[in-house]
Amino acid sequence: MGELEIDKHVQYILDVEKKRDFESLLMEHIRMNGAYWGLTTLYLLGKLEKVDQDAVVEWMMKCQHDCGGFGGSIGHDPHVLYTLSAVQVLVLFNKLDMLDAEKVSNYIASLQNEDGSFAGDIWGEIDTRFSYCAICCLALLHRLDKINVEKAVNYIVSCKNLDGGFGCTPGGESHAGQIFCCVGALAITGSLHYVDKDRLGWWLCERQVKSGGLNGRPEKLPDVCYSWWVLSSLIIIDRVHWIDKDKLTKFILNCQDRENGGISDRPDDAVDVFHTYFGVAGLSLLEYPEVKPIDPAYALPVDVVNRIFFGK
Ligand code: GRG
Ligand code: ZN
Repeated sequence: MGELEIDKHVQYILDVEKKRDFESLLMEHIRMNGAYWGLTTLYLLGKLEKVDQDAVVEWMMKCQHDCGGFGGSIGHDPHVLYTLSAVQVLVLFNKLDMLDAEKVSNYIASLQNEDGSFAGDIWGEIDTRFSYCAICCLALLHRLDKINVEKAVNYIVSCKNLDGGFGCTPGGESHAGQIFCCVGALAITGSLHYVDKDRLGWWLCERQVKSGGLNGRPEKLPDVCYSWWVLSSLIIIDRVHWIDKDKLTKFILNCQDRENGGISDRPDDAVDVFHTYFGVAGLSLLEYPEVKPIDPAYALPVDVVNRIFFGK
């Protein structure tokens, strides 16, 4: 199995930012998400100081629009997905004061619909992913009072299925990614009593396959990113002891590129920043040594979350 190649992964993340290769071209429209994945990985590995924070913040502020929302890159349309990543990065840097929090939260509040659901942007697509982004972002800005939390929670509960899981919209198939969003948002709003913990815990622990990896739905292949989506949900509902943690740790370590750094979705596939982040974050949830602990609901390091909410 072997160890986590911390130095190689740090170098891989730092290089992705510098390189202008095919991967960075494909990432251009979601660069703001990429910044959050890469920078949170560096933080968890204790290497955030390797980054020029002022340069990152300067670039990020160029991605903000007059409405308060952020785009995925400079000149790209605003969306709640990128707005959450921008806020998370500023929280990571302890630079939230760079933001007009009132303006950003008004933008997010403008995306809530009458039934409590959230649109991702002005085009109106609805998804429980956007409910999570809105709720997490407003909580970090201490502005949850800007929305109707009760309606937001009721909408999420209306996306709950008989198997205990959650989907994108009411009646949508349960998927581990959506489950993280719904369970995370319910945790942040103190509404976990709506979750059927045993039923959902059963569905989630069934995601572990023979190789030790986790899949996102029945009959699908395992993928390192589900180490985050599934494990964070299991931890929030207090059922993480229902999976084999050692086998999952081995699966993630087997997905490393030991030569050039980075982590892939499955052993021997090509690495990317997304799976590098979720691999390291998954190991953090598994309490792997030398990786800082991460909060399963806010998807930010525990000490950063403590600073935001308890001023510690
Ligand atoms: C702050 C961590 C964090 C997240 C922000 C964007 C978001 C909120 C959550 C996304 C949740 C989600 C839907 C994740 C799933 C991503 C994924 C691997 C989708 C692939 O789905 P399929 O059906 O693949 O193409 P499978 O694995 O089912 O074959
Ligand atoms: Zn994946």
